[in-house]
Amino acid sequence: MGRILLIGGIGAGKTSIKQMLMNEQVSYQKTQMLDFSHVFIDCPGEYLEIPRFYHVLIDASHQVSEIWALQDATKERSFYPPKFSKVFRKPVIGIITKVDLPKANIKRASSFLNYAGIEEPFYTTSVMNKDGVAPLRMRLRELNELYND
Ligand SMILES: Nc1nc2c(ncn2[C@@H]2O[C@H](COP(=O)(O)OP(=O)(O)OP(=O)(O)O)[C@@H](O)[C@H]2O)c(=O)[nH]1
Ligand SMILES: [Mg+2]
Repeated sequence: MGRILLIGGIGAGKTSIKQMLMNEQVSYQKTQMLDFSHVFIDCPGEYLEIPRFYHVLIDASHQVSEIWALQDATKERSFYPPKFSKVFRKPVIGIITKVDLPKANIKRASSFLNYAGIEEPFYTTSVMNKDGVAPLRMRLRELNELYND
């Protein structure tokens, strides 16, 4: 199963990245509950921001082959507890979003992902100007070939 779990705070850009990679129109819609598709499991940012929901993320991780952990480049804080990535028994890939915005700070976002125990290199993306989308598409394709679906 080459499925991916998207995690990150509220508004980090999980649903937007999913829409873009699925070639859907990128339009804002708050995620209210776990959302399963063939390729992605998308979830509300609350599941990362509110610790009593962590177990939902951990349960969902059993149904995927890897986890994409998003960090909004414009945010001055992060919701990842130290070494959070280590609670998953799947690879965790770091993705820095919204790099098109003037307030984006890739260095700060990288340090938040490092703090969460995620190893570099990180993907940097923008759904506005399609920055960094090609490498993610490539990763998706490789996962699908690996898991043959
Ligand atoms: N400028 C810019 N805005 C972005 C980018 N990615 C997402 N956004 C905007 O950020 C807002 C939140 O994006 P979502 O994709 O809904 O975020 P989410 O992580 O799914 O949020 P929840 O469902 O609430 O957890 C939307 O208004 C998006 O248009 C980006 O790369 N650049
Ligand atoms: Mg969403």
